[in-house]
Amino acid sequence: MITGLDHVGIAVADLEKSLDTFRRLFGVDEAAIHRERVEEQGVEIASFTVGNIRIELLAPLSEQSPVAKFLAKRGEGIHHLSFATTDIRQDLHTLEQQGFRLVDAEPRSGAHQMWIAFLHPKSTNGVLIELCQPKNEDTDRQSLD
Ligand code: CMX
Repeated sequence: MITGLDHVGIAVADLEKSLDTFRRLFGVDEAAIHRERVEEQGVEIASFTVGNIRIELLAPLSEQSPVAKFLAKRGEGIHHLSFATTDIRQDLHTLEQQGFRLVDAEPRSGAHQMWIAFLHPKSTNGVLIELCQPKNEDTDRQSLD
């Protein structure tokens, strides 16, 4: 079940430069910034929270990264909205049955110790939607089944 918005992903070309912009905009402390390389997704991220919403800046690690393709085609800007779910596998199954086009039939490993999966923007009014669920013993075991 989808329970709410987890984060907003913003594609950027220069992570440090953009981080400086957003840090000044929201008055974010350096110590409150989470940095991570997500090799599987081909991105480097820097994230921080504003109120109870996380903002995730994404920069490509290579030209093959989907974010590099996005930047080349559309420029910097909002890249995806990520929604928290209590059962990512079940939701993917249900959404596929409802006719949504899945990018990921199976959850993949994402930032913040989360399982993530994307729906194709062509089936969601041009918005890239991500589902995410924190990893734990149960979800880790399911992913090995
Ligand atoms: N938001 C909205 N539309 C998008 C989009 C995005 N983020 N990314 C691509 N599109 C659009 C393109 O503009 C294009 O539309 P047109 O055909 O009208 O021009 C269409 O989708 C197809 O795009 P493409 O460049 O040909 O790219 P692909 O079909 O090869 O891939 C997508 C598109 C969404 C399947 C791919 O970008 C993907 O798998 N994304 C999910 C993975 C990802 O983005 N990972 C990084 C984030 C990691 C994280 O959060 O941890």
